[in-house]
Amino acid sequence: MKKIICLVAAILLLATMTSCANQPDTDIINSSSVVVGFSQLGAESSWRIANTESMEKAAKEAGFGLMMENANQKQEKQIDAIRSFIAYQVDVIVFSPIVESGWDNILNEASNAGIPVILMDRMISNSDDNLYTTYVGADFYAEGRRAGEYLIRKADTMNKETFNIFEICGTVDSTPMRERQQGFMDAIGDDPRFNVVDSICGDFLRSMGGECAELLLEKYGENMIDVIYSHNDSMTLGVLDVLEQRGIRPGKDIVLITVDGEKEAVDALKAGKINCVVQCTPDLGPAVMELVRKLKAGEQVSKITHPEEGIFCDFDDLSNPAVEGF
Ligand code: GYE
Repeated sequence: MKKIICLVAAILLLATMTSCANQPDTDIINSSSVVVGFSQLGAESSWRIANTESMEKAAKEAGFGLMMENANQKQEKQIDAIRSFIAYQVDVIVFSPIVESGWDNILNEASNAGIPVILMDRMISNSDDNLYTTYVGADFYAEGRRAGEYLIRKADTMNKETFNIFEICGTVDSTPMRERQQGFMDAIGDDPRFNVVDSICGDFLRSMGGECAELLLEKYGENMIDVIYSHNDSMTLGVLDVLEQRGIRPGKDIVLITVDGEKEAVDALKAGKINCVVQCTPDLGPAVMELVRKLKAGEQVSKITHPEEGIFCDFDDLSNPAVEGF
């Protein structure tokens, strides 16, 4: 019976929800007995697009129906989507919270409806751990630390006493922004060679990364910039475009450290234009669907699952086929 209700609900939902033409958010409903409501936060980066594909593929392979809504970077749209999933009694809600705060009410509604919630990729501020069932995503603090540890190692090989560092941040109040910043700062913290001069927000977008680079060059001049640490590849690629347009050699005149590991960034690392790529896997779909399976089977799940990640950098043998982007 529940299966029929879900299917009818899903069809109604498809008919009533507006989806964005420029998103890869094909809503997939199949005749599965398990329906997952998935609120994706947007399509701001290659990472996000790969993550959406991973979810779609894994749901299909698991034989689960996936009702997906893409929120186009708007928290209100995520809240609306989750509310619809509750109304239609999906089996499990999965969502990637664009920011950490502001979810208490909607998650209480899910909890009251008895629907388990899997946080995928990003966290919420942990006022109440009971508001979600489990989290699967990267350890962003460890990523930030890896970025800082790489810089220490790089600086040791350079004949320079001080390094002016500029940070280009992801979306303010998002988990990767906060923790990639904190981990990096903690890693370089005690080293007197490092001076973090400025930190500006590029919202994880390539276009904004370019604008940030222009702003920094205008404000400080290229000679003052030794290092740019950017919270994702999309912004870094925007920076790279601007530097090259101005005849500045990225990876040589300025050390570039980035996070994600998309193909274009790893290729730029191989070409000597980026110095370090901290990996962050978007392929979270299989782990999410395994958690859905366990929850439906009434099995225990751990509160947190982190994938294993490392870095690629200019100290590595970059001809190794394992050095590859997504
Ligand atoms: O690094 C960035 C994306 O939350 C891990 O969001 C994700 C981040 C990823 O837009 O490219």
